[in-house]
Amino acid sequence: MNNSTGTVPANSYIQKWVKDIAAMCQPDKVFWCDGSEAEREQLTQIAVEGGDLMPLNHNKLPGSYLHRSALNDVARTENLTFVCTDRQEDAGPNNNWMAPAESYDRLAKIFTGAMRGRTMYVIPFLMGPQGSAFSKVGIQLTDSVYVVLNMRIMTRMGKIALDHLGNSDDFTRCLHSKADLDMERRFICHYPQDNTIWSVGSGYGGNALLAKKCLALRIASKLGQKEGWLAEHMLIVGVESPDGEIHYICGAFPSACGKTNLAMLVPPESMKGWKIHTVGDDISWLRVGSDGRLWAINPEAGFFGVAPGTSFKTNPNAMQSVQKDTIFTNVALKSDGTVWWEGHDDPVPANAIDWRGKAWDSKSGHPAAHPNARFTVSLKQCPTYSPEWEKPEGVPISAILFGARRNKLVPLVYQSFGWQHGTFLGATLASETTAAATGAVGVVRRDPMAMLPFCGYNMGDYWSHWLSMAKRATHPPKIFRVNWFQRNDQGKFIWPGFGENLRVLRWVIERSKGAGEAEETAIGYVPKAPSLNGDGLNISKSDLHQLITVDRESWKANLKSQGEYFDKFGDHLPGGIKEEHKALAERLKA
Ligand code: GTP
Ligand code: SPV
Ligand code: MN
Repeated sequence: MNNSTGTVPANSYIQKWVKDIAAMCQPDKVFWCDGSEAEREQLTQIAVEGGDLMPLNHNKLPGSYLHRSALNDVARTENLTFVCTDRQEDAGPNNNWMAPAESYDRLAKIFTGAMRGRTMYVIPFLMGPQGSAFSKVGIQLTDSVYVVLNMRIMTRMGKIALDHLGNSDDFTRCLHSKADLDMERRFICHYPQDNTIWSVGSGYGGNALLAKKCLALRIASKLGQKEGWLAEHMLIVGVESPDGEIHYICGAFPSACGKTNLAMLVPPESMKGWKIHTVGDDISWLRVGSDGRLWAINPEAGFFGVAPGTSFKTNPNAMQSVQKDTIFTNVALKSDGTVWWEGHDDPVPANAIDWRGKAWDSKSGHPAAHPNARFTVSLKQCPTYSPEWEKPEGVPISAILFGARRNKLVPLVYQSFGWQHGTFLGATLASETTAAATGAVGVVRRDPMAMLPFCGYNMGDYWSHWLSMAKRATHPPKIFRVNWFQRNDQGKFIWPGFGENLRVLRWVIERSKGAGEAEETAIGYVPKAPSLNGDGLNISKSDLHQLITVDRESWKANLKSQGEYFDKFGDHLPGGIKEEHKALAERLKA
């Protein structure tokens, strides 16, 4: 290819595809990434010169940069995200759908000439440990150097991916262009039958870092259905008790509902001797091991975490992770060249530059950082980073948590009666919406398994797939529902959350081992107040009681909306889910 920089890979499938795409997008240059340190420096310089990154104070935050996005490009745009299959039914009522031919045609018009005057970067990346049966390769083409630098942190990028791939054609073809960042010409399209993703018109993380939600969840969930495994919106954390036993827990919570925080929590004063091992904060791929347990890997290599609310009080490990070599997106800039956001430990700055690049003070009447401002940082910078992340076989999972934001109704924690009921708890997950996606915030919506925006096929078939896992996993993890977000009548959170969530994990682990005290209720096993051990918590007996109370009347009222939601899936709704819905209604009546 004329005017190309870097080493062209020997893989002829990559060569041909890049050539075809270059002919459509017409970039001035093609840049083949190798993932080296020298390349990172070169790309960073390009990003700074082009205004994509602004250097921060390198005495205080070495190697760190600020990126400000376009004003209309700050979160995932679910309404512009499509699954393109021949039959609409295969995408399901949970996805926006377009026929593949129509969608390729519409997007090709936008991609044609979109990279004129720009460089097209070729990014080979590996999701999962090298040589692991779990791992998948993708190649992303993009005209955004910000995307390249983020992908470098978030994935195993460059030579390692090409080595894993060899001469194979088995890679996800990921095409991305910022184009003109026009919302009217923004589409994030997935073609599961072609193992292809086309995304245009956005530079935002979940829309543009195609390894993440697009590949590792939407495309991978469909591959998982075909190949017998699960791709989930889950953290992975190892919890070590004082006697040295480690239990790994996966947790599915919707966007901005606490996965990053739980994955790296700091044990409270009252739980000396407990240790946390962080394996992943957003995505898990789970397979049945030869021992009949579920084993999980984190396919990613970094965190793309929510900044607002993050502080040395709430999440010290995240704060320590972002002291160097971090890309901050849409945070506020202080006069000393450091960063700030709402909930940061530093006092509210007298004046700052807000995420839009405008002068800001506390009287400005809007937040200084965007509520969905993010940091991108390598997993290895987390003080609780677990080397198990490298294990090709992953880690064995003892428990799965489904969690969400619910200010009432849902207790702090309860346990399902078994795998089928646990799948039902996941299927009935609902949460108050957050700033991670565009649209209203704080509205309760159904978000099964925290996968509503990420399941790449019909959610009814996905539930069947979940149910079928139990046939192969003879020792499946126990399944729990958690809710850190109940509020009192003054609107304040009742549960202190963060590090104190370890009290809940302790009960979860006891129960997973078949021990621990619980009360059987209509919705599942609920802890008895003493087994949560409220010692040292600034929380009244009656509040503690409220946290674990099951309000039967409210649950009865909830049954109807569950049923209405399930009805949308028609014939695709599995019998096991119907059974559980009926059984719950009967238990609530009894
Ligand atoms: P995504 O990256 O969007 O998938 O989100 P996430 O699930 O990793 O969410 P994260 O841990 O970043 O938390 C989002 C917000 O919830 C932050 O502002 C946190 O401070 C807040 N949060 C996390 N855990 C707790 C908790 O236990 N209690 C309360 N009250 N807030 C929490
Ligand atoms: C989420 O929204 O769930 C995220 C951030 O983890 S993004 O990768 O942008 O989707
Ligand atoms: Mn997420």
